[in-house]
Amino acid sequence: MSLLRILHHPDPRLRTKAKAITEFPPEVATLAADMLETMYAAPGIGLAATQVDVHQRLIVVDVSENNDEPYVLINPTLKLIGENIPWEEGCLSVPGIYETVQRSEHIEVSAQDVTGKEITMQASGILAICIQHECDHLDGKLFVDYLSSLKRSRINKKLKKNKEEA
Ligand code: K2U
Ligand code: ZN
Repeated sequence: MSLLRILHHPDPRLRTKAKAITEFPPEVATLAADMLETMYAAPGIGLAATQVDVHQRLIVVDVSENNDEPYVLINPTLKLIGENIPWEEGCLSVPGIYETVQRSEHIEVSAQDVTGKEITMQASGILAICIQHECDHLDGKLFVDYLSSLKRSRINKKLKKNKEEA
């Protein structure tokens, strides 16, 4: 398995809309395994293929305590259920920034696994939040896009300063 390089905002490649996966050769499972390894090493609890510059509709998620409950969701579609709740989010592509975003507390997910088999699942709490966050990545959307223009401006200035000082 391999560790993959994670793109950082404002890299324009993070704004790419990912394409549906229509064929399921072994390389798809290899990509998922590399993404899980990269996510655990970050550390993180989710990662979208967009973040590693692969513009295909694949996300990995594992919100378990022991990093032993991974989900690989291909071509995910979401049905948002119930109320929105506030959640302080971070992002491996926007390092050092944490802000509160409103997202649906409960969701139903339809997706495919690495063999192309259909999956349906329900998710609540942090798992629901994380899946919504990752699915946004597949559409080129970042959690900072939900913030006010003033907050986004301040974040962009901070990220630019951090990059200059690195
Ligand atoms: O997409 C990503 O960058 C992965 C995020 C997923 C995430 C964002 C917001 C809320 C929940 C999940 C990273 O895992 S951010 C780092 C992190 C690590 C542990 C717990 C929460 C966030
Ligand atoms: Zn993210």
